[in-house]
Order: sequence, then C-alpha cells, then structure tokens
Amino acid sequence: MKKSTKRLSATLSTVLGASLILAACGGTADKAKTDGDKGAKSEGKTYSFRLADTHPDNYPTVLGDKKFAELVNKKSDGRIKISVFPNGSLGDEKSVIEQVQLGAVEFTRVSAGPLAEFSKPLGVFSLPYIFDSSEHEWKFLNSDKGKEMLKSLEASKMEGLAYYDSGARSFYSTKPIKSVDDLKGQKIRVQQNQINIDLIAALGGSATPMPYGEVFSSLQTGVIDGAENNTPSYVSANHYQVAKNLILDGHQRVPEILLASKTVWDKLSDADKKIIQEAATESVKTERAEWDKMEKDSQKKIEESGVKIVEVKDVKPWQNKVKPVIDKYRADYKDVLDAIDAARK
Ligand code: BDP
Repeated sequence: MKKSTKRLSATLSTVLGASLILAACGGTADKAKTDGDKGAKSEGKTYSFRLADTHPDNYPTVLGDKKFAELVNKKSDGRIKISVFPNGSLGDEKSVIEQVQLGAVEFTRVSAGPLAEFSKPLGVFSLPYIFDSSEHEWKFLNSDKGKEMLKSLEASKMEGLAYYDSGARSFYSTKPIKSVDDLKGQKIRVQQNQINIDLIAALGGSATPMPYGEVFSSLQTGVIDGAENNTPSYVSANHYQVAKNLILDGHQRVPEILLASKTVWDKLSDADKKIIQEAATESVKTERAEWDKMEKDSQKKIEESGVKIVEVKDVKPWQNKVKPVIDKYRADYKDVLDAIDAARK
C-alpha cells in the first residue's frame, strides 16, 4: 500500500473505531442471560472489537491473535467478537498505540520496542544482551516482576494481557558485516525508541528510526544500509531478499505484547475481563509453538537463498562496545535489571 493510502486508511480506521467503541461501550443490545446468572454489570452485553497487528496473516503473532479472538468468542458464548486486522492495516505500531490509548482501536499486539516511548519501564527490553537465552527471557517474563511490567502499561492507558515470543534480534545489511566493527558508518533502521538510537551510536553507525512497513523499500532505495530483526521478520517482510548479509549477534530479545485499551477495559464487567485475560494467557501456547516452527522455516529459507550468514561465536566484543548504553540506563532500570539477573540462576 502507498504511504498516503495507508495514512488515509489509518485515519479512517480511527474514526470508524471511535464510533464502534461508542456503540460497544455505550451499552448495545443486552442479551438476556439465563437464570441463576447474577454476573457483574455488563454481563450479557455484546461487543465488537478490533485487534491490530503489523504482521501478515500467517505470522506467529497473528496466529496467536486469532487464537485469542477465537477463545474470547467461545468463552463469551459469542457475545464478544474480536476481528484481527493484520498487515498494519490499521496503521503502523506507533499510530496504533496512540489509537489504543484513545480507545479508538480496542486491542493490539505490538512489540515492546515502540511501546517504550509510551511506557518507560518497557524500555528495558531494548537494552542489549540482558538475556542469555530464550529460557532466561521467559523465566523472567513469567516471574512476578515480568507480570508487574505488563501491569505497568496501565499508567499509559493500556492493559497488558500477555507476552508473545519474538526470539532474538540480529543485524543485516546490503553491505558486508563480518564483525562488530563493520557497522561503523552504516545507516541502520531501528524500532522507534531512544535506546535503539544510543545502541547504534555506540556501534559507530547512524540510527534511522522508522515504521516497520517502510523498511523494505528503504533498503531497496538505499535510504538505509541495513536493519535488525529476528529471522521470521527478516524473511516474512522480504528484507532477506535485499539485505543479504546477516550477522547473528542476537543483541536484543524484545518480547511482543498483547494488550487492550484501558479506556475499553475499564468499562468491561469483571466477568468479561476474566474471559479476556484467560483467553490471552491461553493463546500464548499457540503463538510460541508457531514461533518455534517459523524460526526453523526462516532459517532454512535464509540458508537456501544465498544470504551470507555470519555466526557470532563470542559476543564479548559486542557487549564491550555497547556497554555505554547499559551504563547510561542502568540506574533507571536497576530494579528490573536485578530481577533479570536473578532469573538467570
Ligand atoms: C518485529 C515485531 C514487530 C515490530 C518489528 C519492527 O514483531 O512488531 O514492528 O519487529 O522492527 O520483530 O518494527
């Protein structure tokens, strides 16, 4: 989709969403409930909500979103309908987050990367090399502190429901990258937050924050030299067809977050909140299973397509180079960094 068309559809969807939510929360059709049901105040109401995701239809997060929607529908006996809008069709992540804060879009699945500009605690996930492995990351995400971080979104008008998997992010470029030194002077697209800008500066490159949907054409036209992401995104967004040098440095593990607009959430009955929360938690299993599958498939595709892959055996030189970033933010994130360290044991 052209940028102008995309913007128009994002604006249209805001207007549309706003009227939808008015209809939903203003108390539409109260379906009579069977006797013995003395549930909370909005029980029996029907809702039609939208969930935005930047990824295409068969991507693990979208499959997770769909599982979530299906479970909500089932648990509410068809009263709560959630339609999934993939492909960034409701706007890029930053503008979707803004729409969610307003209540114009009711649900979204976004990366913690862009969320960091809206909710400072989530910035911690953009710090480099804080997790040793997927196990370490998930041990933290499932810990009390990890759950508390989801809840911290409330201060920014969002209700965090669940984490989804997003693996580890690595650099890729149209120019060769054989070691950490080769990023020097390269223009690298990053997710939109300040920590990422500091990260690229520490590596000697220049950061270009921009929405995900613009990365492919920017690589093609040379607006940027490279970018960084997990391998499923590198493949599904076709970046691997243009930026054919991949270095598996795994500098970040930035989880995905499934969340609701707090404006919408606060109007739901306790029973409906419970339904939605349970469905979100249950959908994690689907997303993570799809994630594992897609990581393997992407790896295969990359190997078959002539991408030059450099494995990083020793991340020490990378860690040393990005240390100024950790030093800059250590005090801000002390509590959570301690909890992440504790999850290592
Ligand atoms: C992907 C995330 C997606 C982000 C994208 C990005 O799944 O939500 O938008 O990275 O780099 O891994 O912007």
